[in-house]
Amino acid sequence: MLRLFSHGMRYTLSVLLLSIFLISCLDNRQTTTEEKDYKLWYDEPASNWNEALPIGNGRLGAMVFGGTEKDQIQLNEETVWAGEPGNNVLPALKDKLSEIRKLIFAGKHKEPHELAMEALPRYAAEDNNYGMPYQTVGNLFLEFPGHNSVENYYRDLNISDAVASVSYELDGVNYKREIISSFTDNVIMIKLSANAAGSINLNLGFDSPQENHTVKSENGILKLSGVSGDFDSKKGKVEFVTICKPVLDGGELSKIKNGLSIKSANSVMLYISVGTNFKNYKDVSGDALATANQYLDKAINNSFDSALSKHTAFYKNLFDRVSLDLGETDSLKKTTDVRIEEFATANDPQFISLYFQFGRYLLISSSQPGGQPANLQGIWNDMIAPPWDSKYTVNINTEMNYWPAEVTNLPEMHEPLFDMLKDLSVTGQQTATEMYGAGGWNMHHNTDLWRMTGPVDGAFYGLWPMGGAWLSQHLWQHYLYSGDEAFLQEVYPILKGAAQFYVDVLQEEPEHGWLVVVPSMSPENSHHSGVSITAGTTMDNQLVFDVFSNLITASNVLNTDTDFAKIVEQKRAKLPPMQIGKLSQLQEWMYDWDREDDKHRHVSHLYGLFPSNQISPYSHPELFQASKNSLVYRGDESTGWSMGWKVNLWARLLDGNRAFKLIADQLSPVPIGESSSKGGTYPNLFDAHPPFQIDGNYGCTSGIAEMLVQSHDGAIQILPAVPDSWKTGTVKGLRARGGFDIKELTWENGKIKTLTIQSNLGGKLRLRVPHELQPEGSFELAVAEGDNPNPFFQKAGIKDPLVSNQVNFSKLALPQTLQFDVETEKGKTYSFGMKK
Ligand code: FUC
Repeated sequence: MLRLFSHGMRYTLSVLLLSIFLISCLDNRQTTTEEKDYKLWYDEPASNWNEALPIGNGRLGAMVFGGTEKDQIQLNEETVWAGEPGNNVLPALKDKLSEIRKLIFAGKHKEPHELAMEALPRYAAEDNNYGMPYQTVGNLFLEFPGHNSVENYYRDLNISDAVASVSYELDGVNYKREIISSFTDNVIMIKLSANAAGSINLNLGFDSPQENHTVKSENGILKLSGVSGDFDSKKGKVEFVTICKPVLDGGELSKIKNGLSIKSANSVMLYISVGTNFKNYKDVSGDALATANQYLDKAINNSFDSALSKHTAFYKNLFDRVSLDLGETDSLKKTTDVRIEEFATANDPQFISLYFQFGRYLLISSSQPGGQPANLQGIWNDMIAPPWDSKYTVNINTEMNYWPAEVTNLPEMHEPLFDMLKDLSVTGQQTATEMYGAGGWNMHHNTDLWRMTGPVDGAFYGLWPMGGAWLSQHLWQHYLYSGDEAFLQEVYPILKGAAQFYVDVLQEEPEHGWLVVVPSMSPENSHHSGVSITAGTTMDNQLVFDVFSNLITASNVLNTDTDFAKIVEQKRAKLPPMQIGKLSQLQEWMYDWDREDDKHRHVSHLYGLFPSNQISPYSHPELFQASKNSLVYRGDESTGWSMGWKVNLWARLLDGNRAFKLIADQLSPVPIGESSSKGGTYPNLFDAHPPFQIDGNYGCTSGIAEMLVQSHDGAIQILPAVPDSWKTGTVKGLRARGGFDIKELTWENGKIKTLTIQSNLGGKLRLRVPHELQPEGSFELAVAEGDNPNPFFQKAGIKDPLVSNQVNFSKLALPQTLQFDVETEKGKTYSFGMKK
């Protein structure tokens, strides 16, 4: 199979021909105000995949087009990936390492790059692979002969209860379809109903772009079976079986060529079950048919109403933990595509809460415990060779997917990533040993269902041995939010293996004697024409600092491995400091190579600002200012995920108005099917890199949370970056580090009206707030002094930066804040108002 591209772009669009009717929209569902707020809705069917609406239960995904004469339900199952078990190690690197390092330290660029390219060619060798693509199962088609001149067409995705629906009127009959990917029954269910008896007539059919597939209709079911594709050196070995079983109330079911026909039914239920033979990353010995049947047999005993109420209750238990109200305007009455078109000029604050909640909806729908983590497209992909293989890119994208998990109160959704890390810490031992002669584990910038850890795309993109360093931060963050020591104990070997790798590979650079990773890069950015690889990039130094610091603290908390922790501490002391260069910028590289006009989408050196906590305006104002300058040089407009990152970065820079500007950039419409370098949002609210890439959705959701509450810098900071336009608001249910839940926060004109915090672990609650607070209840609120002793609020003990003598900073103006402490008891809730 031909690999379409790695860094180019091509995507096939599934096109559905349909008639478009300009009809006033009418929602014939009874809704509460709140439900109505959380809907994506349209008055036309989707004519394109980026207009279709995503549903998912973590494992099973579908895109619902809502056509009238012909509806398309595009199907995904999270384990349908091309290829078979196996890694992609490139051991040829090991023998060249010392020469590459020597050349880099001698100040050469092209020569070490060319040498590295010999070991890491741009395309996979015949006997190797560059990671496998995630693939679609195929499509279910529902054909409704004669349904072409309908009226009152309406379709929506209600993210308050995870249900998609389509409705319209034809010849005086109201037709309706409701579609769920059930969390509780593990099948997709479609209920077709009408308000006149015997009026449902349709034909059902499957198709699939998979080369190896068959469709059969037998015994009242429709079956699509297939095997995933061959790619690079790999044979496609994931078998899948999809069964569609209709259950009729009235009417008749009959077989037609490659399909089923339903005539004159009162209502119909379609149960769609998918099974695969995938057991784990090294085992595909499961039985796809038996699995599909097992889910189906269980689900079929449920009526739609009982299945729906179980599904919704499960979903709401997660979704309803957080709410955000920034106010509503009449824009709410407009269809979602129009709201995107108008966002830049309209006053539509509710659209921000919808987008924020849509990110949470997508995470719940694409990442359930026990399953696979959300990939570049979550679980939604209609292709065989999707952009960047729709796999896991870990030099930003996979991490970004999980930024909202802890803070927006969905920590269970983080679990598939932790499970993947367990696997990678095993497969990554091979890359550590065979490519670097090191212990521990490592990976490069991509992985897939088979947990490959070798480099892809040649030296320029792929020679970045830091994937494990970044991904393992997620384990640490989960611990910081939950304080769960049993979890820390369980994942300690992964943290230790990540640290061990850097203990073994760090090299002393000749000028200062700093310990650095070499060869590596500042992801995907060139410092000299066509060359990315170098030594000791700022991001690498920050990542290794975090890997080492996590290990040292974990060994202390768990009272284990003291000798190893000492070695790590000695190494940490020799890491390079951050450097501020001649443009008054945070240097991206160890040498002052930054360019004022560099608009690269990656802002890797700002990892220390977000998601890490190494850059604080209070501890290191000069680094804070330098980071701001770097971000200003990079500019705002970029790919979708880059803008999502920048929302978080501007929030950390305590600039709410600029963060809001980035949200508006991210919410700008992107034309379907046209190539454009500017990111934004498709009509279905999916993030456009372009093309569709889900990380921007998740990144922006996390950024909105960061604008309201932060907890990385020695205190819980309330309203750190609220834009002037968010005059009043209420947010409920965000989480902060140290086991604190922000039960409720309301504000007016930048002032806290009410604040209620639950302490789940006890310990000191330090609040950083814009003004004095009035405690409500009998507890003491003291003015804070010194560093916060709460261990979950430890500051990053970084070195003082090296500052170029050409630096010229303007005076730093920070929003005024005060700090207060409360000694909290585990399980208790503390409320505050504004001091009058
Ligand atoms: C990284 C980015 C690209 C894209 C890809 C999936 O390589 O540089 O922009 O997001 O991942």
